[in-house]
Amino acid sequence: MRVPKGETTTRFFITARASADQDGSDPQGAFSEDLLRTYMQFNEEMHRARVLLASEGLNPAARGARIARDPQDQRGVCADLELVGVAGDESSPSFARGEVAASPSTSGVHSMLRLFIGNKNYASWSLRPWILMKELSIPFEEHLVPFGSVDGEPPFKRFSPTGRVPCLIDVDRTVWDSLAITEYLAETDPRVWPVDPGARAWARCAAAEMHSGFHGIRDACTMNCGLRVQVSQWSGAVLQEWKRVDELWCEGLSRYGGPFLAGATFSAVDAFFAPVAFRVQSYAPAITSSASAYAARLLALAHMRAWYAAALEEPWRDEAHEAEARAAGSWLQDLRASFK
Ligand SMILES: N[C@@H](CCC(=O)N[C@@H](CS)C(=O)NCC(=O)O)C(=O)O
Repeated sequence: MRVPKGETTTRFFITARASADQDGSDPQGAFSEDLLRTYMQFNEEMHRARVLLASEGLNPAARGARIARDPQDQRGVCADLELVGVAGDESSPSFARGEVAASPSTSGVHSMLRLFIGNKNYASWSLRPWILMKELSIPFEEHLVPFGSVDGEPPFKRFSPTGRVPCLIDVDRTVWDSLAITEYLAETDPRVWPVDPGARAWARCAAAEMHSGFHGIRDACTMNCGLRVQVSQWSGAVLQEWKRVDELWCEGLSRYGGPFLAGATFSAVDAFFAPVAFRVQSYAPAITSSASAYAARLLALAHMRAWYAAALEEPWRDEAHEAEARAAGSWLQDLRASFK
């Protein structure tokens, strides 16, 4: 849930309890242990609330902290803390007390996976988990944060430890890096990778090869969904990489029977090559008909079309990405919406 800046704040009420025996004695040190456990649990809740607030661009401000006897259990102690998310600091005009009040563990407001991505026109790494989750119908909340800088800081730094996207937040867990996100999802969803061990090993190798390689293609054919580019000169190294992409795609399709790379269903390896399909569309490298049919198949998926349509509508232009595309060759078409 997005909290509109200056209108509301997010509040967390964190309560921790520990109990002693009726007479207040603590024969086996149980009360102390209970207190320690409670303290740790309290810290965890605090951490979790802070992560959630930070991902909303809000700063945590504590108020109303109180340690008292537990009102329901007179033998115990009870710590209450209200953690309030503020846009800016408390004295700034944008600060306002809000209506959204809930315990994070019971409200369910943030129980959904949240995927932070960059601009759809450029963010190739972001597309991987996005298309994977869409194709597998894994529900998530999309948080698109455009490239640029906020007060000289990369905008992604406030929720992603590397300052890069994609970044997945699952309540109190932050998972950065597209491959790590894929593996995180695979722990609970067997459809992420092919079921057959041989196909799974192949799919993992091909995805890893994409994840750690193809730097020539990445640099020379930067993802810029709306452009059609006449490449001025293909370097030998980049051509070699396109040849390898072609070889990998044809191998997967013929070995596992298609229509996807590791068989009949879309899996993570297709997600890893989804940005390459946009590059094929933009830069038209010379690839075999089988490889180009596979790229077209990916581009025709409803969710890929939705990503593409959104990319074309984006108002933002990031100069670094634009410069890379200009360096690639002459632009035959720029299909992005123009804004004055
Ligand atoms: N290995 C990372 C790479 C992520 C990455 O480089 N993301 C780019 C955008 S597509 C980014 O966030 N760049 C931020 C910047 O350059 O400031 C992954 O797989 O998630």
